Amino acid sequence: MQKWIMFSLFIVACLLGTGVLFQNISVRQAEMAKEEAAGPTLKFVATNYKFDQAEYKVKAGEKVTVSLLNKEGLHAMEVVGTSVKLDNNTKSMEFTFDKPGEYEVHCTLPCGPGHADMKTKLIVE
Ligand SMILES: [Cu+2]
Repeated sequence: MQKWIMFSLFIVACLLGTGVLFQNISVRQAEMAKEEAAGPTLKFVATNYKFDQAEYKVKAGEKVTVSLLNKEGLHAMEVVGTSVKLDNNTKSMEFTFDKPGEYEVHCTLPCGPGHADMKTKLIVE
């Protein structure tokens, strides 16, 4: 009788163990899939009155997550000639730059004395 109870407990423990193991694996797989789906990022960090890089590069035809981070001041931006427009309400979006070339990126929010010169370049290659 006791043997039978021990055996049942053993089986239950095994099932629980396997369940937890599979759960962990599927959680990890979901995380990995999410990272893969997120793909490359194009991050603009804005301060008064410039972007953090003189030029940014992306590959043509590749889906990227474009994001804007206002590190100092309040800025918005657009990539001229595309539908990429970001501000504090829409801080990131996914976009595929199809045509190789050089695109102007500038601030679209009157942010202060340096606003007119707040520009940078995006190179799609
Ligand atoms: Cu501005």
